[in-house]
Amino acid sequence: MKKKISLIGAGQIGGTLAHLISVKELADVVLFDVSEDVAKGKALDIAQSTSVDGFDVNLIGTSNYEDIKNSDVIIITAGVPRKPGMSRDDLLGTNLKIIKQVSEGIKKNSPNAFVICITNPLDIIVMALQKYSGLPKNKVVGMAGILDSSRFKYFLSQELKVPVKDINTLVLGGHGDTMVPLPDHTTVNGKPLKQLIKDVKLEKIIDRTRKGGAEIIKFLEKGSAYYAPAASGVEMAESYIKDMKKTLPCASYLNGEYGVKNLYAGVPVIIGKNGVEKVVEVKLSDKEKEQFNLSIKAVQELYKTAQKIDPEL
Ligand code: A3D
Repeated sequence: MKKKISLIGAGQIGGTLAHLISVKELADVVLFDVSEDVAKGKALDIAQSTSVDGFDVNLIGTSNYEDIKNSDVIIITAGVPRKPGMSRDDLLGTNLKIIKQVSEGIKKNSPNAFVICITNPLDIIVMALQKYSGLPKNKVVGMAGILDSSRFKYFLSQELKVPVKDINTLVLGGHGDTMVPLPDHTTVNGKPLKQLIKDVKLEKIIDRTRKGGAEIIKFLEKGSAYYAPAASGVEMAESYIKDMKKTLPCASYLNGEYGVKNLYAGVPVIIGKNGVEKVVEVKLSDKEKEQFNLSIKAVQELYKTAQKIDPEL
């Protein structure tokens, strides 16, 4: 039987997700948005490309939560994106309210789905989503680490003039300015990165990775990145639907792993048919551990702010 993916939010990322999922024939697609016309218009537009591109999927646009019933996967982008000069944390108040509504819609209509959150500030919103919806922690996960790692890989590939696929790397921690790219866990064609690049260059690339989202917002002015975030979300959905058991850096619930309890943060996890099947613990150097702990502290602080906004959290 065909799988079903519901996309909550039919904006820039939602529309791109719908197109990518269709082209890959991963599942039928429900595009949900409070703006019903936008959801319907995008679904119709992509559906009309099926005969040109030759893919066989069904797409609908809706603002009725009943249409997401029995989804295999739900990907959430509902919310507001950053504008130039804003930090992800500035979105907290608005996006928390939106995610509360979305959580209720999911809990009522599709509680068995694997839910991937993309709405920012990511680590806090995914944690709120899990609390509001009451869905199992292994079935609620956030997309950020794949995107941050792919930015790091891309910048390295440009500097070293090698294909991105030759680079293996990880970016962990919270999805914010304190994220932790791991050069000590990065290899290029199996060779340690540090043998191939000068420290000054590497530091510049790490800084550019941390500010990768803001760099794009500065160009776009009216919104934030959407092609790479959508591609990253699809990789997670595909690993779940096809039980590929890929190890992917995602914002996952931590219950003691990496010395962190009761918090969502970016770590490598195995995604298969049971959702997050395992948190993979890589050995961090002292410097990496220090940076990771700093990033965790930033996530904890922002969660406290969220609790002040909504004591239910
Ligand atoms: P945008 O194009 O504005 O789309 C958001 C959509 O959400 C709009 O169509 C809204 O109508 C819709 N919406 C608002 N409220 C609701 C609601 N209550 N129910 C359903 N839909 C609603 O934004 P976008 O697609 O560019 O970005 C979406 C989110 O992703 C933002 O919060 C971004 O900050 C975030 N984002 C995260 C990353 C990560 O790596 C985690 C990267 C890029 C963007």
